[in-house]
This record gives sequence, structure tokens and C-alpha cells, in this order.
Amino acid sequence: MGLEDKTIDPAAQKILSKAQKEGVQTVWERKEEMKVCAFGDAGTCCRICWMGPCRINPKAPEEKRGVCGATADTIAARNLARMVAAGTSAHSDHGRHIVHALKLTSEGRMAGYEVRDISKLYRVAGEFGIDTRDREINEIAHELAEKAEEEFGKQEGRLTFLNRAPKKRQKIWHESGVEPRGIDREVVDLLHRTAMGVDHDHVDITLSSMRTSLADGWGGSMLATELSDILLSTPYPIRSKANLGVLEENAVNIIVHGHEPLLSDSIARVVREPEMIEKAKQAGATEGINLSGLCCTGNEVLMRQGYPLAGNHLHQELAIITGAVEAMVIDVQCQMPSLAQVASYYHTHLITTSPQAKFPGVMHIAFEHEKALEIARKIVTLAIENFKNRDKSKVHIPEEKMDLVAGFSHETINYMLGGRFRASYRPLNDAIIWGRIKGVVGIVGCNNPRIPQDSFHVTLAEELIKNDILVVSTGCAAGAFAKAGLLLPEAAEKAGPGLREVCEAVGMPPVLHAGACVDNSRILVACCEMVREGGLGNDISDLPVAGVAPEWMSEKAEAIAHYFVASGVNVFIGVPHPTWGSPGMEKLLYEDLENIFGARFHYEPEPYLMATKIIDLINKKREKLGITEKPVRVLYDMAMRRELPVE
Ligand code: BF8
Ligand code: SF4
Repeated sequence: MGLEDKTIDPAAQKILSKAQKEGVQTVWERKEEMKVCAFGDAGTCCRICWMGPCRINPKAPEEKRGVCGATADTIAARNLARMVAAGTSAHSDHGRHIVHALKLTSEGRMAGYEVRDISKLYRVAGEFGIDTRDREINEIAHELAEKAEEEFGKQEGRLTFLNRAPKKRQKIWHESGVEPRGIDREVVDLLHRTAMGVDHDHVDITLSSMRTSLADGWGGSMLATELSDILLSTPYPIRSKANLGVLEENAVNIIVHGHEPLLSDSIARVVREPEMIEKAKQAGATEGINLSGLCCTGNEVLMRQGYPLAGNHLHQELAIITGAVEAMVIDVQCQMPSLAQVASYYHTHLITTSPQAKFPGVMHIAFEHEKALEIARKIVTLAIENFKNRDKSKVHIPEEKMDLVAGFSHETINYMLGGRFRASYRPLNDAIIWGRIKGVVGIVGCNNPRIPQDSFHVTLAEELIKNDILVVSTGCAAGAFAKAGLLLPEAAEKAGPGLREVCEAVGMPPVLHAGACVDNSRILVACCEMVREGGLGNDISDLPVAGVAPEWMSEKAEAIAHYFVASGVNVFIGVPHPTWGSPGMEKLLYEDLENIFGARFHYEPEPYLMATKIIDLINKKREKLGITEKPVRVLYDMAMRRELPVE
């Protein structure tokens, strides 16, 4: 495998060459050595009970059954469902931690934290039926946290945020029996029904996967996003930089990596304290302390505080291999166990901070809410003290760093396109109706060494914007776009004439960074706003939009993909589902789901072909909406205005 087969990022290529010289193994070498097991890949390996494990030849699935009699369809459906359950639990547990932090903050038990977005607190409290009149902020926040906690443990009824969806979508969920009752309940339900000898109907199992995934998108993830905004502030457009070149030769480099924004928010504040900066200078770091982020924790500190992004998922080992990182502080999710091995070649302190995520032999400093700032200071001090151990002969920081603008929450899209005094989705809808913007596509998800890093993301996004399709992005896809310069307003030069005109008029990039993976919930809300604004149909499935996970690898990505389909958004994937050994599942996922949800999955491994398919789909949606022709602009006089129907 040549360097170009591993990554399209020149910074990554340079550090990979360094790794080879220094004998450090990375994810790509391990991937190359790993022989893919066809049964696992096809989804027809079952190890749910110990009469097995069983495997069914994916090329002749009808010829054989598991020891219990399970078919390939049952086995593949159960395996996929368990991925959705795990993905949902990850996002939702993250959400739970944020809810807990809001509660402690409202009780004055979280040092250095307070409600930072009061107007959002009022809005969300209103959705939960909380009386906000004449009450203290902390009292409202406390009640909201309690109501949000209940969303996890509810046994019946339905999740509160489902009310945000268009009425038609809510009806579809109700009639197909996929309304999530409580977040934890749905995860448990799915694990139960996929245990040995319970649900054997692949359609029924998959509908339950859909229900569980909705508990993620409209439950755990949405709570994580909204309550993080309330607690830590709602992102607004902010300038920063991305790629390994953000590391600094003469500074103490600290990287926060993982997903949960709580400790990293404290670290982000502590590194600005004058005493800490002075301490770093005394330790020989003339430029003080340099904080950057990786993966979704990186996205969180980027979106809210403008700290640079050192990279996306496949950059995590590379960052350490630069030899310039004093501490990598990790919390939960997407952190490769290999980090411990890689760090052992350099002076980097790898520090785990979550009681849920320990690595054997790795330093652990547990995050405690009451002592958040104290713990952040301890970690930053450790990093400063480690600066003297840096081996200068091993340091190589690539020069690549790209400017970017991030911070596009759905509130910001509202504001950017609508303006300060008429903030609404009207201008976006109008731009779509008039054809300047043909549609909106969310490109989200991971890096996966099955695909040269970032190649699918970047090729696809460039093709789409060239065809006047606005791209909204989260997670590691956003990291890829950041490094490739697509998050800059100047990237509008690569867009088609219509999109370019809109971007230039408001000074926004053609690819909008909407946040971490839990913030895919912002895309759901944006879709609801577009429907509510009018002119683009009555349901999310009417909108000229699509979702894409080109380089996905995580169970969380499966949960996201499922909830987008269940919400009426067609989802394209560049890496297939592990279901290809099951004819029933293939038909269901790639065809029949459409009949229930008005959307389905599409698999396409070639980025240009995928772009063509997405453009076709968007054109079909536009045709159905009757907006293929450029509408004739009519100037209303007073008499015509009086004729307009008033709702
Ligand atoms: O939650 S995009 S590799 S970092 S799973 Fe992980 Fe995938 Fe990145 Fe964020 Ni999302
Ligand atoms: Fe085999 Fe059935 Fe047990 Fe799965 S549940 S391991 S198919 S016997």
C-alpha cells in the first residue's frame, strides 16, 4: 500500500513516512495485515449463543442455518441491530452526562460552570412544558435537567423532542410503531429481542433498530446538543485552523481527544490562565501553551471556543508521532487502543479521564464534576512538566495548516441566511425554490482505513458544491473538509454559480461545519425548520436533501444512518452495511424501507457515481415539488397583497 492509498492528506503522508523510519506501527499497517473474515463482513457470523458460533456461507445463504435454525436474514438483522443499540447507547450516555452536568451546575456543584445560553434554556424548557415565569435561571435549569433525565428512564409515552418533527413524520412514526418511548428502554428492548431465541423476523428486528436509532437522534443526541449549548454556549461562526501544522514547536502542545465536551471545556479555560502560561514559559516553552483537538472533542472546542483541530479520526496516532505532543487527554469513544503503544515511542503523556474508558498501563486522572477546574489544572501542569522530556531529534511538525470557519449551529444558519432582523429559513427555502441552491446534503461520519483517508469525503463534497448543492457536515467528515480548505468562504469559488452567489452574498463557506457527531441532531432540526418555513412540502421526505456517510466505521454511524432514514432522509454509504450475506436484509435496507419511511439506504463505493446518484435524487425531489422551472418573480402591489390568504 503506497502512501496515497492510505491518505490524501500531505501532512499525514509525511508523518506516515516518519513512522515507518522510526518503526512505529499505525492503523494502516494493521489493516493491511488483517485478513477480512468474509462471514463477519457479510453479517452471517453469529456468536449470540454458545451452541455456536455459527457461520453461513454468504454466497449460498439459503443452503444452511445456524445450529438453532437461524437464517442468514435473522443473523444479519440481529448483528446490525446490535450495532445500532451500541451506537445509540454511546451517543445517549454522552447526552446523559451533559444532563447530569446541567443539574449539578444548577445546584452550584460544578466549579466554573454556569448556564451560558439563557435564551436557549427558556426555549427548550418551554418544549418540556416548564413554567419559566418569574423563576431563577438555576431553578429552570434544574427542572429541565430533571425532565431530561426522565427521557432516559421513561417506560411509556414518547420522547418529547419528537414533537419537533413535522406532523406528517410523527404520523408515520406512530403508524409504523417506531416512536421511541424512553431512551434506555429502546436500547434494552433491542438487546433483548436480538438475544438467542427471541425475535427472528428480520423486518421486525430492523423496525426496532429504527425505533432505537430515533431514540438517539431525537433523544440522546438531541439532548446532548441542546443541553451542551445551554451549558457551554451555542456555537456561532468562528475562525480557526486545522491539521497537524497547528502543533507548535515552541509551545507545550496539549491535545484533547474523544467526545464529551465537559473536561475539555475546563482545560480550554485553564490553558488561558496567565499563571499557567508563565509556568510553561519557565519550562522553556517560549510560546506558552497550545491546545488543539482531535475527533469530536476537537470539534466541540473548535465550535465553541475556536481552538484548532489537529485532525480527524485517522490523525490520532499521527499527532503523537510528530514527537511534539506533551499530553493527549482522552475521554470516551473512537480512541484507538494503539495510542498507548504509539505514545510509548515518544515522551507524550496519554491521560485517560473517564471512569468508563481506561487503557491498561495508562495514566488515569478521573474527571470529577465538582473539581473540574482543579483536575484541568493538574493535567495542564503535567503537560508543562513533560515539555523538558521532548526529544528534539524526534520532532517533526508538518507545515500544513488550513484556515477555516466553523460554528454553524442551526440557529446560525437561520441567522446567516436570514439576517439579524428577519432570522428565518425563508431565504434558504427561497434559494432552493429559485434553484440557486439545488438541495442540501449532510456529509458526516468517520475515517476508515478501507478508504484512503478523506478521499471520498473531499471528492464527493467538491462534486456536490460544483452542482449547487449546499453541504452541511459534522464529525470527522467536517475534519476532512477543514483540512481541505472547504470550510472557507473562499471555497465558494469551487461552487456552481447559484451556490456561489448565495455564499458570496452572506460570506459563508459552501460546506458548513455543524459540529460533533451528536450534533447531527442540528441537521434534523434544520430539516424541520425547512419544512416549517413552507414551500418545500409537508415532510422531511419531501425535501431535496440527502445524508451521506462516505467513510463510516463506527457503530454510532450506523445509529445515525438509521435515524436519518427513519426521519425521511435518504442515506448514502460508501462502505456497505455488514449485511451482504442476507438477501432479505439487502432488499429491506436498499429497497423496501422506502415504502415505510419515504427514504432508504443507498450503497455506492465510487464517489463520482455517488454524486451523480445524489444529484438525480435531488432533481427527482425538486420535480415532485414542482420547482424544476425557475419561478417567475412577481412583484406584488397593494391590491395583490390584500388578496393573499392569511392563515
Ligand atoms: O463521533 S465521525 S470516527 S470521532 S464516530 Fe468517531 Fe466517526 Fe469520527 Fe466522533 Ni463520529
Ligand atoms: Fe448459532 Fe443460533 Fe446460537 Fe447464533 S443463536 S450462535 S445461529 S445457535
